Amino acid sequence: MKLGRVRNIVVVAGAGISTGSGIPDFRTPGTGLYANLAKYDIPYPEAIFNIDYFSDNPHPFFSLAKELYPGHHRPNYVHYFIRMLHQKGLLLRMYTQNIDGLEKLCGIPDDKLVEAHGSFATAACHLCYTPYPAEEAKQAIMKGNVPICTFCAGAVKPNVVFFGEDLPEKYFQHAEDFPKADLLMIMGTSLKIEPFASLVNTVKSTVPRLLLNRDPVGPFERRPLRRADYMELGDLSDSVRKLAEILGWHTEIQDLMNSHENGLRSYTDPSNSSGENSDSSETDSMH
Ligand code: CNA
Repeated sequence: MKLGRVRNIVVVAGAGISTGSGIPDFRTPGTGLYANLAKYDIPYPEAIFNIDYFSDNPHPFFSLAKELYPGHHRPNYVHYFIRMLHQKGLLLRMYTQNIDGLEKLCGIPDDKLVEAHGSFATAACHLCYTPYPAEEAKQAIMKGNVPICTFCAGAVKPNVVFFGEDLPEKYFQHAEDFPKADLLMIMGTSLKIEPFASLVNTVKSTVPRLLLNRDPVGPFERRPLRRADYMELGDLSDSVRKLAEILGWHTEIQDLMNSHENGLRSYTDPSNSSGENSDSSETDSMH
């Protein structure tokens, strides 16, 4: 990167980039959602994202959704590092499995982002797919109610992709993006969920793959590693900060983060006379 030989970085990310924002991931022992599912009263951890289970009983997912709905959490240094990749003109695309919306909130533009497992930004009936106003769905879920489809009376859910559901159309852009990548950065994912996990095997075999994660995952669990594979194990914020320091970007990222977060705070401050609370329009104004 320092030598300017890298111009098309693809970032592949998961829940581990948001643990620094206070959102638990799935699989970290002790703190991950899978270790703390007793309160949702479900028969097995994956049931919470299983569409058939949701059909019978949407309440466990809705309880979790209350915690995950965008608005409660702020992006962290790792998100801003990725935004800096974009600002430096190096980000070809970010593929995220996260549904917390923090990538958008930190200012990564829509055309650089693929939310492969959907988001809370839109909602629809889980049976007939009739769209439903996302804000109304959120209000109902927050009050502990089930939003109901006006067409078929099925339960409405935010367009977060469940096991057994199709991925959004944008995801299929990977067929063009990954062959163009000249560096793949894999961050904070256990690479356990398909088809997303196999994306990391679709870059050219000579392309460097950098894993920043607490533990080795996917192809990094096998030995020997590919010649161009490298992993930095440990806490993601530490590893990303170390990388930013090597690149000489650390202060710039901190400044960006401070000014953007202050902007977001004053923009979303209810005492703000405009009374608006739209992160996307705020983000637009940053570009
Ligand atoms: P996962 O299976 O929980 O894996 C997370 C990975 O990140 C693990 O390998 C952890 O060791 C690692 N990790 C966690 N925190 C750190 C840290 N601070 N430093 C370094 N490594 C860390 O989650 P995946 O994303 O791989 O699984 C995909 C699921 C998780 C997607 O379908 C998401 O929708 C779903 N999910 C998303 C969120 C979110 O949007 N923030 C939260 C929880 C689950």
